[in-house]
Amino acid sequence: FISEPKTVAIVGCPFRHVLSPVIVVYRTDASSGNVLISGGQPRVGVDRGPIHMVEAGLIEQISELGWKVKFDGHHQFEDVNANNDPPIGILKNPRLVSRVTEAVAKVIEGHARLGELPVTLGGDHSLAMGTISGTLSVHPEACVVWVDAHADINTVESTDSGNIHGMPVSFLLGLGSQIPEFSWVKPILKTDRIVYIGLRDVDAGEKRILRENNIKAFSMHEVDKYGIGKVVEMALDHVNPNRDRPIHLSFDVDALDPSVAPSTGTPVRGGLTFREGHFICEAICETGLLAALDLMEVNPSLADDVSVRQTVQVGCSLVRSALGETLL
Ligand code: Z70
Ligand code: MN
Ligand code: MN
Ligand code: MN
Repeated sequence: FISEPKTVAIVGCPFRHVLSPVIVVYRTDASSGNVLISGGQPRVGVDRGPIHMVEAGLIEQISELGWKVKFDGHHQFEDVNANNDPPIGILKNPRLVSRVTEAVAKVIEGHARLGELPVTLGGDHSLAMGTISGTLSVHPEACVVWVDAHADINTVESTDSGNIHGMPVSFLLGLGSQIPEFSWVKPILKTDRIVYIGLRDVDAGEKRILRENNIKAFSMHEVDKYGIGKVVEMALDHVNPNRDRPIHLSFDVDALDPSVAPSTGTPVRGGLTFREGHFICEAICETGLLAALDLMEVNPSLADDVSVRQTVQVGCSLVRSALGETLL
């Protein structure tokens, strides 16, 4: 394992299997007076988040940190046909998500085999099924640090929404019933090789899954209690006690407080401060073990220009911190 790859490969994944917030139209039935809900049907679409981050100068910024940067353009998933993709159970767009994430897994695997550090810009967090599969196929001993407001660990049985971006971790761990359409996803992640930081919007079913599988999680409560420095140290002690395993950092921008990163699909108040988010990236960079980075859920389709610019800038600066930008 090359602990400090010289080349960063930017993997732009402008993919979103759910466009959120879902637009819900309320109207009243004239005869009964009952409130009817129409619309609300999530749609598949492209996601400009990754494109905005590259347009904001991310490639140049990473080059200035001393990396060689490879960028082959944003990946196109339009050829993946979503028209004949009825739900499986309540899972939305299952074949589309499976095909896109499988393609992403191959891309990440290819970069990792060349000793490059893949940086994936998303796009919704279902993509991490692909990125983490790709990393673990090359570095089976790697661990995952998942920074998020959400645990994204619903199973086929526990999901209420059917949104697969709330499920990638359970697929990687092999939890819940298996669906043939996702048979390419191997349960290559072990429950003691993932740790969470920043959780605060976890479904009841997910809390049970975390508990029953002894999965380590540092919620915002622990961040408040111990401080981010201690939390990162404890998190790494859990998944990487000897500091010898490659680290895949999967950072959902909604881990940050909405005042810091407003332009995301599911903002949840009470999140990480600007500095806490950056500290996590800096501390993981300092280990010299970063093998792959995901920066997900930057979603410019939702907000006003100021919020979008702010969120895109924060996304870029988190990536820079993970890749060695220091304050002094
Ligand atoms: C909820 C679900 C979620 C965002 C994932 C929400 C999950 N637990 N939200 N990513 N932004 O639908 O499973
Ligand atoms: Mn997420
Ligand atoms: Mn999230
Ligand atoms: Mn998501």
